[in-house]
Amino acid sequence: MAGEGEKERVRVFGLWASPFSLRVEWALKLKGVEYEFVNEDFLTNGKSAELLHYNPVTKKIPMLVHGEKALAESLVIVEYIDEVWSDGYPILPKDPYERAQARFWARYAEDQCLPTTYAIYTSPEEEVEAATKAAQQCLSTLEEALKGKKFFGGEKIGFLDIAVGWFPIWFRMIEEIVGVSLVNKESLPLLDAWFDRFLAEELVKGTCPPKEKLYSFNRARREQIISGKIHAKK
Ligand SMILES: N[C@@H](CCC(=O)N[C@@H](CS)C(=O)NCC(=O)O)C(=O)O
Repeated sequence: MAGEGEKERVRVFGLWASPFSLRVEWALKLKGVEYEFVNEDFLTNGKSAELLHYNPVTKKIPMLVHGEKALAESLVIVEYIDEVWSDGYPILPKDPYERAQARFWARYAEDQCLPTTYAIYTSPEEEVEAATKAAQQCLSTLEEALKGKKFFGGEKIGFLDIAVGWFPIWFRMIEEIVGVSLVNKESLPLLDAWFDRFLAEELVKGTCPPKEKLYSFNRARREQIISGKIHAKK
């Protein structure tokens, strides 16, 4: 229901290199909600007092601060945005079964596809092929949710597109820096075509992190992980 909450100040505490921050920004942009982006550069500056104040539990970004109400966990935040600005662009399907399905696949992608794909990025060369095959297997199951559709949400971007929208950006980066082909016309044709469609959306084009910066940051990070200088967090 439209209410006072819609008029309150909206801030997103995020990080330029975070796929999870993008989910929150995409949801707000689809709704046409104005917000301030606070770049929480904890990689160089440590965590700010404000982040620790608003999110003492996980201490992670992204965080949505709406008025004085603070929320963590990107997909929880996306659902909150959909409910508060309910008159705007619909993110979750209206039908309860379709809504549950969108949540199910988002959970599947997060719990299964994220770690298997991240393993390609953190694997030494001799393990990359096996890691790629495992990720492809997981992603081919996710393709079920795309069958007969333009977007996971149907004709338009929906909750699941937002949940996995970082795949095209980050997977293309992993492919280049690791030297592997993960999603292509042969291995995952539906996902490959969706990558192109999703990346062509104005919403996405206007929010992608700068390519060179993202690639060089992750190239250096992968080298540090492989050489054991830093621990690969999941
Ligand atoms: N499941 C969380 C993941 C958030 C997350 O992992 N954020 C990372 C940055 S991409 C973070 O804040 N890391 C800091 C830390 O782990 O202390 C979400 O979807 O919001």
